[in-house]
Amino acid sequence: MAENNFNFPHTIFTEYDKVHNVGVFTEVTNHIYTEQTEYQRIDIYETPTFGKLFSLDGFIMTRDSDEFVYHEMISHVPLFIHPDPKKVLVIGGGDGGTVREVLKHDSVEKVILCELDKKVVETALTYLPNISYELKNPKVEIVYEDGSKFVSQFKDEFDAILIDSTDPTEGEGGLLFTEEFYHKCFEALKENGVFSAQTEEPFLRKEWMIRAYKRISNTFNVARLYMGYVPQYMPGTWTWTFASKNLDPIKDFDPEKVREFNKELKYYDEEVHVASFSLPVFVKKLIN
Ligand code: AAT
Repeated sequence: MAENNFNFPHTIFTEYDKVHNVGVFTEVTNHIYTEQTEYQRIDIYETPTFGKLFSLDGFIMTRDSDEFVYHEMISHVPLFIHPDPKKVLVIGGGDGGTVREVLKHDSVEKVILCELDKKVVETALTYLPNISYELKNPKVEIVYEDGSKFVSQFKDEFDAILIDSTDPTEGEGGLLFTEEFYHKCFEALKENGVFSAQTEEPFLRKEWMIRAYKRISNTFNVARLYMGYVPQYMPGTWTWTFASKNLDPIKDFDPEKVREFNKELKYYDEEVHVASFSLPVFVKKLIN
């Protein structure tokens, strides 16, 4: 029988990029939760294709089916470079996915999660159990504050700092994309400290990718952009920037450590680690 146009599902979630007039949509079977907080609008949807989907102000933050890519890449790339990460600061990421990955490293004794919006953590604990479950781990301390302010109080304190932030806004890009903020992260890291931040992507947001990367490389001695396939974020590819005071993400990488890792990973391994730093020609041109 011929397909007709009347089989569309009744309820659809749309993420709409007003700058470029492009978007993605997916069928929704249940709009589980909605709330306008002091900072943003939180929504949780049940979808047949992607499982639970969590959005802020209409933009997908994470979803069950493929959250592992982003969360593994922001965490394991830097943590496998550090010889013995013990104390980790995660800024943003109130859904808990990054914290879950960080805690797969047995050396980690303490994780501070600094999330602006308490409601994100509460919502994730209630509706996204597969992502948030490690937020209850006794090694985790949650602070509800602006991360750019919180990090200023520390000098020489952390082995790793991971910036799991929402996309930049107009102007300076919000508090987590300024050079001043990256400088504070540098100061808060120990000598062997490693850093990673989500730094947008090169198709629809190349200006921000370049800006974030440049600001990080102006601040740190070592800064390298890396990429991955992240279907949940339109257009499907994403970047992060690794940075440190002295450790190099390739020269100081020991693939044996990853091969011996005793926790389940779905995206990251020793080959992906190295490959993610091999950038397509146009991306190299953009950042050089
Ligand atoms: N783990 C993937 C989910 C996120 S959400 C990013 C979080 O950063 C949000 O919960 C938001 O409340 C928090 N946040 C925003 N600004 C600050 C701040 N100044 N201090 C602390 N937390 C903050 C990342 C999605 C990436 C989207 C890519 N398209």
